[in-house]
This record gives sequence, C-alpha cells and structure tokens, in this order.
Amino acid sequence: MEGSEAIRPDKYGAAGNGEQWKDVGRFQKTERRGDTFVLRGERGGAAVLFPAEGIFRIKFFRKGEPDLSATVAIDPAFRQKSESGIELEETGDRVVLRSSLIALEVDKSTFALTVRDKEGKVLCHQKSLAFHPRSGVHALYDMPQDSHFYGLGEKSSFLDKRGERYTNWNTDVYAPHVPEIEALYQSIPFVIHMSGKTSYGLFLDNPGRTEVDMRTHAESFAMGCSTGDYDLYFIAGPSVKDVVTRYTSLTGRIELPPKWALGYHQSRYSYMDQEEVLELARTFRDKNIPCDVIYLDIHYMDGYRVFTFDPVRFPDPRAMMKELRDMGIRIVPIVDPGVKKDPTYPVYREGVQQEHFCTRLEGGIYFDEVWPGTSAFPDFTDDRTSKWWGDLHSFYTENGIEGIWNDMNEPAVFNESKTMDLDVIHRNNGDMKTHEELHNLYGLLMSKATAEGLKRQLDNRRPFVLTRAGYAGIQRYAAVWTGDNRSFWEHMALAMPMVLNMGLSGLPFAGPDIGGFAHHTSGQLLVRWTQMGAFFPYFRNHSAIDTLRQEPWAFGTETEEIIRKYIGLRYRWLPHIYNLFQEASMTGMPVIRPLVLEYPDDPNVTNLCDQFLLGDSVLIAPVYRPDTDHRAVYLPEGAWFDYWTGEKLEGGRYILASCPLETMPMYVKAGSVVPEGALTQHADDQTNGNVTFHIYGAAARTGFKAEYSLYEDDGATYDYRDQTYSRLNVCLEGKEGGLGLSYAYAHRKYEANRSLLRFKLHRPDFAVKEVTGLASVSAEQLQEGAEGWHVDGNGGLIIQTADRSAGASWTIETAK
Ligand code: MIG
Repeated sequence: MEGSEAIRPDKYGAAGNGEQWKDVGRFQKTERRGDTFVLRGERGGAAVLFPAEGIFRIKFFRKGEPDLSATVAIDPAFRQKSESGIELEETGDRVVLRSSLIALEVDKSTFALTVRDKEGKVLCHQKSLAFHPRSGVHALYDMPQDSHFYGLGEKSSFLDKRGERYTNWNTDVYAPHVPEIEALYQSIPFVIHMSGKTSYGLFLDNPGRTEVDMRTHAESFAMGCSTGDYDLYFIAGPSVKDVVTRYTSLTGRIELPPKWALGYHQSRYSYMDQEEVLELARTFRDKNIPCDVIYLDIHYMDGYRVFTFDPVRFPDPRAMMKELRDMGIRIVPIVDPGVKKDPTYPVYREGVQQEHFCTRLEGGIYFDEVWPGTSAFPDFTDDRTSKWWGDLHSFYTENGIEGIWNDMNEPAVFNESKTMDLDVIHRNNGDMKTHEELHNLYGLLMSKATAEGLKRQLDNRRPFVLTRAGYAGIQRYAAVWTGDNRSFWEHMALAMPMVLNMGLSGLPFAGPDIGGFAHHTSGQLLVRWTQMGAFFPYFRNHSAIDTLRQEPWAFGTETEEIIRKYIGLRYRWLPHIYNLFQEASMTGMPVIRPLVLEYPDDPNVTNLCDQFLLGDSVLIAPVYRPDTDHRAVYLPEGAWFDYWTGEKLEGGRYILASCPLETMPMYVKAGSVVPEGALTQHADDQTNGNVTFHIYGAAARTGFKAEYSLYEDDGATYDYRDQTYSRLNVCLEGKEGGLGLSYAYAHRKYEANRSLLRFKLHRPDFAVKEVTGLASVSAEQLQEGAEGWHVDGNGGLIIQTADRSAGASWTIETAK
C-alpha cells in the first residue's frame, strides 16, 4: 500500500527542509473575496474562511485557485461559509486576520502560522507546512512540555495520546487490537491539544489517508495527509468542553435516538434461525432480564445476499417480528455493502442496469471477494445511488424493522490490501475521485444512505443505525460499535479510553462488544464487562461464531443474578441516560466523559481512564482485572456518596474501594440529582412513568443548591420537534431555617404516563422537623401511593407527591 510512507517525517527530516518537500515560500499578497481571504505565496497559498465564532478554516493549495468545496463531514450550514467582520491587518513582516475571538497571524518570510486569543496569547503555532511533489502534505505544530492530546476517534492505547502516532485509514482489524495498531475501523482526523489551561482543536478534513504523530518529534507534533488537500479547521477553546462544543457545531450532533436503542441489546454471530431467535426472546422474558433488541448476523440472509431472508432458516420473518414485538423486542439485521454477483438476484441486476456500482476508470464494475463470494460495491458517493440503497430498505421496514447494522463498510474486502483497490473510481456526484482519495468516507456514506432511507420509510418514527466504519460527522447518522475486540480483560479496559475519546471526537453514541467478540469469555469477565456496559452509551453483548455462548445466563445462576441486576439498573437509570443523550444532541457533550473534561485543572486526571463520569456527576469505576475485590478509585475535589452504601467521602484523593463480584464502585457527587424510573423489561414500555429524583448530600445552608432539568418525550417519534416534549425542573435550595424544594414544568406538551413524583434526599446533613404543606406518612402509606413525607432508617427524606402540571414547592424545616 502506498501512502503515508511518502510523508514519513523520519525519512525526510523536518518537513520543508528535505530536498523534495517544498513549502509555500514567501508570502506574496492577500486577496479578499467577500469574506474569504486568499493568501498567496511563491508556490501556491491558502484560503482562509471563518465558518463560525472561534473557528477558522485554512485550505492550502499548490497552484492556481483554491477549491473551497468541503466534505460531507461538515454540517451543510457551515460549508463554504465565512463570517463577515474579519479584520485584515498587514505589517512589514506579517499578515493578521482578526475575528471576534481569535487572530491568525502569517509570517511573511516563512508562511508559518500563529493563532492568538483576544489577549494576544499564543494558542497554536504551525511551524511549517510542506508539499511533496508527488502528493502529500505535512505540517508541524508546537508541542510544549505540558501538552496533552485527546480525541482522534476510535484508537487503541490510553486516553492521553501524547507519545502515540496514528494513521487514519479505515481498516477491518479482526486482530490484534493492540497499542501499536495505528488504524482501526473509524477515522476522525480531529485532535484536541491541551496545554496548561488552554485547549484548541485541529480537524484535518481529508478523507484519504491522514496521519497524526505525537511521538516522533520532541517539541512538535505532526499532522499530514497522503492525497488531496490540506483542509484544516482550527477550533478554539479555551476549555476542552468549548472545543468539543465548537467541533460538534461544525460536524454536527447526534439525533435523539429512539429510546429502545438505549436499552440492552443481545447479539451473536449468529442466531441461526427463527426458532432460536424466538427462544432467545422468550428466555429473556422468562428470566426477567430486560432486553430491547436481538441482532441478526449474516446467517439470516439467503447466501449472504443483502435484502433477503434465508427461506429455510427464516421462513416467516414477518410472523417472527410480530411475535417479538408483542414481547417488546426488536430485530436489527446486519447489512454489508457487498452485493453478490448473481444475475438472478434483483438487487445485483438493478445495480448493474442502473449503474450503481463502483467501477474502474476504463469501464467495468469493480468486483472483489466478501461473504457472498464475488461482489460489487455500491458507489455511495453518488446521491442517486444512496437514494437507491436507502429505498431498498423498505424490504426491512415493511417487515417491521426500524434499525440496521452496517458492517464491513470500511469497506472490508478479502484481498491483500483488505479494502477496495485504490484506483477504483467514485462518481462523487460528477466530481470523479479515486478510492484512495475518498476511502474513509465509504462507511459514513453507507450509513447516511441507510439512515435517510429508513427515515423516509418509518413515517415519523426515529430509526437506529449502527456502523463499524465512519469518518468525522458519522454521529449525525449512526451509533458506532468498536469492532472485533476479544474476550480479554485488557480489551475491557481498552474500551474505556477508546469510547471516552470517541465522545470527545463528537461521537457520543458508542460502545464495545460487551463480553468480548472473539475468544472465550468467562462468567467473571462477563459480569464485570456488563457492569461497565450498563453505563456505556451503547450497550450490546455480541460474540463470535465458535466462541463460548455469552448470553446473560451462560455461566450459571450467580453470574446471571448479578448481570440481571446491572441490566436492570440500566433500565432504572434510563430517564437520566436519555436526558444525557438529549443534552448530547443539543450541545455535543458526551454521555460518558473522562474526568479531565469536568476537572481540567486537576493534574491527576489528564490520563485517567480506568474510571469515568456518566454526565458530570456520577463516577463509575469498573473492575477490569480478574479476582479483584478492591480497587483504587480517584475522587476529584468535592464530596462524593458511595452509591451502594451511601457513605460520604471527601474527594481530592484516592480511596480503596471494596468491590466483590456483585459490586461495581459508583459514586454520586454531593449536590447532584439523579432521576430514576421504573424497572421495565424494555425501554419503550410506557406503562409506568413514575420518577424518583435522588438528591445527594443536601445541606441546610444558604448557598446550597441542587438542580435537575428532566427532558421527556415519547421516545419514538420526531414529534418533539413540534414541541411535543416536556421539561421538568427540580430544585432544592438551602435557605434561612431550612430548604426549599420545588418542581415545575417549564414545558409540558408531552405527558408521561405517571401519577407520582418522588424526591429522595440521601444523607442530608440535617434532621427533618417537618415539610410544610405535606403530611408525615409511613413507609406503608408511601408504598400505597400516599402524598407526604417520610424519613427512612438511614435518615433519608422521601417526599411523594401527585404529579401536577402546576408543579409545587415545599419548605423542609430542619430540627435544631
Ligand atoms: O468478518 O458478520 O465486526 O461483529 O459478527 C466478520 C460477522 C464479519 C465482523 C463484525 C462482527 C460480525 C461479523 N463481521
């Protein structure tokens, strides 16, 4: 394979100094075209645009005129967009472009770039940028001693990427997922650089092969591409959160998923026939283990032909689907891109006749080997073909299917290069490109076509798409699972930094195969992995053919019991998890977060990735080693409550947590609120919408405040876009002589099916005298649904009330 070889900095010395590499040369002049600035050098130059506040785009070109087109990664609203009001300032030795938040300075003699904030502080310095005469562009950036790196999507190794080097080239890596693997299934050439208290992001929007190297040079990091343009977005902070917010405004945010997609999913390569699938579903229900989805892997198809069911194994898919739906279980079938070469197969025939497949320049379809044997590959770069592919999904939706699993879409091919030949041609809506130039877009475009097709067919219901391959912006179309991991404790641990960095890369809806895909899991590993998975955004147990079965009951009753408990916990926590997804859809903030996102000033957490936060206030510390009943947990500043024992713990230190097999350490921050719903067997069961707001560490002093804003909707349709949702605000506030507790609907166009709301104050720092306006009731009366307040054995205060649109407020009087 040719590519980044050509730009290996260790081969050619510092970029721009080698014989072959040529930089832009001395600055010549600036041309202003409306809101776009073209900076010309002796050789080529760069166009600069300001698509949004705190972001500029600089696209380098070798000669002639810059091409300002942008890839599908960029939200359409920001393609070619530039803000007005940019000031241009030219002095003897530099040109400065000044926007409201940042200024870009170009050194006239070297074309080096310096980015400063409003105060003039240097944020980023691009020392050099050079073109290789054949192809490839390479740039070096300052890397101070205290630099930390995050993002980069789906990569192995630890959270902080300093000292690593990665290639972005979507690759089907069955094995091994080890630290030295530079490329996996997803490519997100976006890196967050944090130095001191300041962070910024760089997004190199190039869907060919790109490289990010934070290892080779002592004081610089490098970002380069092998083909195509150096199309760079600088994204200002100053905090990592600011960078993530801006990056996701540029590349888009997730759509609110259907609630069922947030439940527990069960998969296997493969559940072989209709009866096995039904039996599996019945077992979940018999055993009272919640489950929303069963996956159909490749064996469901007729000779691996996509858009077919095997007539022997699945003689009546519609009846199967109906029976499953009555149990509250959905089917998500796998769809690979390869279309079997078979002149009697309608999809193949139509594809050939309507010219939907990738071709050679010289003419003729590109064929290669995948599961169905010799296959052709749809050219999703053409909107016409994507529409065709999307429409084909009516085959599934007419059978009651609302979710699709896209696999092998790197694309993976059974040949030496493991992917499509680089000289295959993509029509690309008239702007023909080679596969080498567009490789990393293939998976994204397939999932985009799928999501858009499903949407057209689902009549206002939200679809679910799961993908293995993707590129920046994939979050707009699909959730991502991290491919073929193994049932190794090491791979369970690896999933934490991987999924956390995916979250920082705009991709909050992600997760690994729980229990591990290849190799054989054990009861203990499955328990520990399920405990962790219960709090991961995407929660699916999947395993490979020829491995031990790993359904929740596969290892006996003790492990089954613990797994049931943690899957149940996931369902009880769904109101909170759904809320976090809603936040992610609005702001891009990840659902699970590395501690460094919330505690950026704490030097202990810059590379902490064996524990994580769910939202901003729940700390999850999975156990990822065998036979372990204690582990170290770092509690950041503030007070924390042990979720299991209620014990209050001071943060800013390490503690040793006890963790027998049935316990995964979890902590809730003092002053925070976690809503919990009823335990259901599937996420779209709306029969009991009662919610309990758990409030931790209430303090009877002015200044204490705990708040929560609960978003709710039907969890299934797009009606929320027409205001059909509700927002319930809860507030507990310390004041003179007691505390005020209130709830109020800020918006209530959707009404959850419930009669009661409950508030539980865990370990308040006071004793309760009374709650004005409410009766004191017994535990039994609470059980029966009475309104009132009650203090339990641990001193916790429970307040139960009818759910009223008008809301209510009470004063909690404390005993002196
Ligand atoms: O070459 O469809 O990552 O989840 O079970 C293997 C069979 C193809 C790879 C996926 C895996 C899936 C498997 N697929």
